[in-house]
Amino acid sequence: MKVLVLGADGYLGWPTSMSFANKGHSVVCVDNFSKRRICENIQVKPLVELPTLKSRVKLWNSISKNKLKFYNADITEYTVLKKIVRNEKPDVIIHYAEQPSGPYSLIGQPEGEYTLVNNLVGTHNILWAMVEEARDAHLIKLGTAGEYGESNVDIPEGWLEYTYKGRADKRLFPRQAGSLYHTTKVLDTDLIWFFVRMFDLKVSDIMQGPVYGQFTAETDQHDLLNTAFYYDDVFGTVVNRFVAQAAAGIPLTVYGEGGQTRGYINLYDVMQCISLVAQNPPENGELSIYNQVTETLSVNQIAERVKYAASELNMNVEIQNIENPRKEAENHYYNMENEKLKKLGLEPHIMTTQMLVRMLHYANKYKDHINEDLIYPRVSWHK
Ligand code: USQ
Repeated sequence: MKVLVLGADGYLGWPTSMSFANKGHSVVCVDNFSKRRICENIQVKPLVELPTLKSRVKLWNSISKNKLKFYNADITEYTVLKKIVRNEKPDVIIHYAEQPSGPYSLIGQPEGEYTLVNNLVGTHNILWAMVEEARDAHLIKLGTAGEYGESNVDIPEGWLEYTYKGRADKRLFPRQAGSLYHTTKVLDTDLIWFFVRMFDLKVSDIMQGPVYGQFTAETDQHDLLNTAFYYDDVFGTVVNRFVAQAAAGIPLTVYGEGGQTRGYINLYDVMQCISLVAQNPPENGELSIYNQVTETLSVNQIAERVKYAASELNMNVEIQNIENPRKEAENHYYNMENEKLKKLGLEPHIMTTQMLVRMLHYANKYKDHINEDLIYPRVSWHK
């Protein structure tokens, strides 16, 4: 397949590009480095400095049979995106090119506006480029499990079949997000469903939980092929943050009571899932929604697991409940159905001690890079 990866410089985009290339597909990477610019502006750095995408592509191309091609392009510029789609004629478009942080989206008005414009205009442009240039391409769009919010009933995979006053219907399951960023994903889903209905596009929308981990089959081939490991309060996801905090000897920052429960997924399994989704496209006019999570855990459970794994390395880790900067339920029901990907063949790698120990080894190796000023939350939902 010809695969266009939008947002190829990111935490998921880079390993996804290598993973598809390794499977023999022809991969075209697109990025405009907006995340790198944001990180510079808010003075955030990943644990290990990230080589440029150009140098990573060059390295990959020197050791792999299947070469990557790369465009430095901003998908919010429609004519640029349309030209890439016309020239490359992709079979699959994987859309990761969004501002991915809840805290960033709530710093203030400019960051909120940027998140809305970047995410929604980008998605809208992709949908138009498909209508005009690639009607039969399969769009795999990265949504988020956070679109559903903390639902007090079980969460189905995208759709709700219901009856009301004796009549039956099927609609998108109600969404209620907990940050402005997560809200852009809800709006994306509405946009996508509109375009699928109107123009017979085929789209898979991925409701993915917080990702953790650092390694894939391809990153294991060379240190410089690693993906970014963020541990800061804006871009770091909770498991990666706790691992870095453990390495730095900082008490794990459980926000509030720590009963916040989410579906998590390891980076290895993201690679498996996206590949399975790509191999199983929906029909034209169909929106296929997946709940891409492998394990449901509370923040307290994650903290305990990291603490236990650290004890295997004779590291003494403390857990600290700090004031929650977010507005979110801290004790709630959470049950997200996630059978579709397993039926397609997903074999989950769950958050074992062994997995966390490997992450801890990595964080320990670079613990001198950890900047403590980036650990405690600086962005509050309580304005
Ligand atoms: N949390 C803590 N302590 C910390 C950091 C986070 O207790 O030091 C808590 C948060 O309050 C939240 C949970 O851990 O309840 C998860 O937070 P997170 O920062 O790992 O994840 P989140 O902000 O939800 O966003 C991340 C990614 C986002 C993706 C989303 C999937 O940044 O791109 O869409 O995970 S989901 O959470 O399912 O919406």
